[in-house]
Amino acid sequence: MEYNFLKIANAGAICTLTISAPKTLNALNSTILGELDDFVSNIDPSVRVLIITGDGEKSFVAGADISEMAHLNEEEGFAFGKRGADVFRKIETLPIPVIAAVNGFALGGGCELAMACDIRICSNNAKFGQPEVGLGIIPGFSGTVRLARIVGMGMAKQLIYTGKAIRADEALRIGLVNAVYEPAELLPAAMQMAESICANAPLAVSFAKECINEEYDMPADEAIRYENELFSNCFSTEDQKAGMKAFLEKGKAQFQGK
Ligand code: CO8
Repeated sequence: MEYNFLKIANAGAICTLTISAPKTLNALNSTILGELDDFVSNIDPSVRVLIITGDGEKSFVAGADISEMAHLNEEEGFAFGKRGADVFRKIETLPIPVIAAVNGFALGGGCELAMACDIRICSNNAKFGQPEVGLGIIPGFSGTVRLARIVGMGMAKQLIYTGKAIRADEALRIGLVNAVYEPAELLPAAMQMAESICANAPLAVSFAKECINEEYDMPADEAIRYENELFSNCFSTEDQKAGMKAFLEKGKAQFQGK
């Protein structure tokens, strides 16, 4: 599929996906959601870390496209919300880590997209918020689900009920992002983090992601069994043999992802 709103750049096993709709500050319309869905559904298996960012210096994603939503009826609203929620869930459950490099506004659906990623870092001009109630809707791309899980119920309720945006330093303080950078340093920092991840065993990283995601809602005993299962699976991989052999021989493992 040819993309009109996505720019894809590969550097070795790291892929950077840039959402590009400059006229609307990268707001997500149905076409962009369709392109995102196609991209994540067909992601090249050689990619080991995905970085998602927004085009320009001002905005990551300024939300879902309000001009498209303005005329939706209830049935269409359901379909639009489901479309976004489904693609964000695909991103969340990709077998590789996804880093959101938030380079400006991350409002509404933009904040929700960042929250579907495994790790969020941002530039010091970033702004996060869920302004939906000011438009007569609620966060509809799973913001009510993920925000409370990331920042806790009390802060999530405050952000969603007030609709007020917060700056990068506050996002850092409440744990919505892991680190804040000068704008020019953001993508290099994302790349450096991606490279550190790529130096590790791909299957182990993937199992770790699956464990953290899947175990979150399980009772402790079930979660511990789940981890034990995937831990034991590691011992059937070549990477476990290579990693431990390299350590014992004081060398560096070349992981094959097998
Ligand atoms: N949708 C459509 N167009 C947008 C959006 C958007 N979310 N955000 C910005 N734009 C457009 C503006 O209309 C403007 O277009 P034009 O030049 O034609 O007037 C252009 O982008 C530039 O924007 P501004 O001139 O407003 O730029 P400012 O720097 O003055 O302000 C802001 C930047 C603060 C980001 C401002 O544009 C703004 O408040 N945007 C809307 C933010 C927002 O409310 N986002 C949440 C939308 S709701 C949502 O995301 C719900 C997700 C779940 C959906 C579930 C569906 C059922």
